[in-house]
Amino acid sequence: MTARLPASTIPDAVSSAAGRAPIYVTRPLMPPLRDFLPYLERIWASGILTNGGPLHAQLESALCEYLGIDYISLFSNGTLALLTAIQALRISGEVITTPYSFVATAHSLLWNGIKPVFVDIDPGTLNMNPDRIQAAITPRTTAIMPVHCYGTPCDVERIERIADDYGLKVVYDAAHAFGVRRGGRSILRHGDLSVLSFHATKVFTTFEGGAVVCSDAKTKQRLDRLKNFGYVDEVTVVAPGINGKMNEIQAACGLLQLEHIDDALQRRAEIARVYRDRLGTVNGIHFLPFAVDVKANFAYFPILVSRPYRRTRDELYAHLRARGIFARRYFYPLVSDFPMYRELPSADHTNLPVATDAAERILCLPIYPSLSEAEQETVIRAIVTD
Ligand code: T4K
Repeated sequence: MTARLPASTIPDAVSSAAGRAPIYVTRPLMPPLRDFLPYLERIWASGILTNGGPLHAQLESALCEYLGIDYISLFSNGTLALLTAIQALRISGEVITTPYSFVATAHSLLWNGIKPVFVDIDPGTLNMNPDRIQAAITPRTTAIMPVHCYGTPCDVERIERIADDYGLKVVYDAAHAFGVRRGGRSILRHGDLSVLSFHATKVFTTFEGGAVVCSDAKTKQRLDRLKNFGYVDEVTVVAPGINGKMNEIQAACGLLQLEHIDDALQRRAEIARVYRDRLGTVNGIHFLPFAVDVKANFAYFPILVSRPYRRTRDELYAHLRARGIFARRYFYPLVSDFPMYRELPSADHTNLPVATDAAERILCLPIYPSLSEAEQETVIRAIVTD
């Protein structure tokens, strides 16, 4: 009998029926390889590979400057950053969160023995609806974990007012929100902590990677300890910390990305503008509204598909796939529909009508710096005319 191996989620060129390279939902920013080599030479010469090396330190200060934040602690991936952020604030009991996200958001709660309580989202932003938070608070609630989904800022003022009133912590899952600003200020400066992902599918990548952003030196120190097993010094361990450290090759990758990030964000903005211009008149294709005071990062280009567009979302998804265009249904199914969550009372669809509807209609179109004009034209034509 042949064992069934877990398949990669990345379709390869052979599966593309279009006779040309597949067009993925995203592709990493890949600076010239020759510019990476000097970093590798430094690592080889020093023999320092991880545990808070010089490139790690250099990337932390470069990111604080670029993002306009006070403190950052780098991690080996965004999920461990989320897990550790929760631990750093000693969050327990129940945490109010959104079902409309990548599964890592809620998983980070389960890994900490915390019960997620799902609340519905706002139809305009697809982020947590602050109107729904108060009714979900119980004596066991200790925190709110909203997500800046697709990099769209949450209603941070209202969320934080509720948190202040009830004495709750706020940890933003900002995995999508690298470089996003509102009113000229980094969105990462809100809440108690914000967590970034630098995965290969993200705007800024270190292959795998992530970070926790905070506003004081003491919290930064606690995060640094928790990601290093809880070590304070050679003989002192103060908490059951994990190994969440970013290594020197990842940090080097980040430093090189920073040299190219502004051009990459500009190209993403241009691609988004073309989609808006060309798809804006297609009946039944809707975009999320743009906030004028937001500097967006165009990490994703989500559309919502409904009548009178001639295909359902799933028909459009399949139609594009048949043409080698791998748009993705981020975020379908809802996190609350997965087996480890669906028995929770808050996971009931009657509690989550907006999220349930969005998950049925959402499709994220290809957007990444190296997407060519011709490739984007192929995507647009497949949606509009084919
Ligand atoms: N919170 C939120 C809100 C998140 O969205 C995420 C991650 C996290 C937390 C957790 O952060 P990390 O622990 O991952 O740092 C992807 C990513 O794996 C995941 O990082 C991301 N969110 C999620 C939204 O998407 P998949 O399974 O859809 O990725 P995959 O492998 O199908 O890749 C999508 C496309 O990207 C491929 O078709 C081609 C392209 N690609 C992908 C990889 C991995 C490349 O061109 N090169 C690559 O190396 O989950």
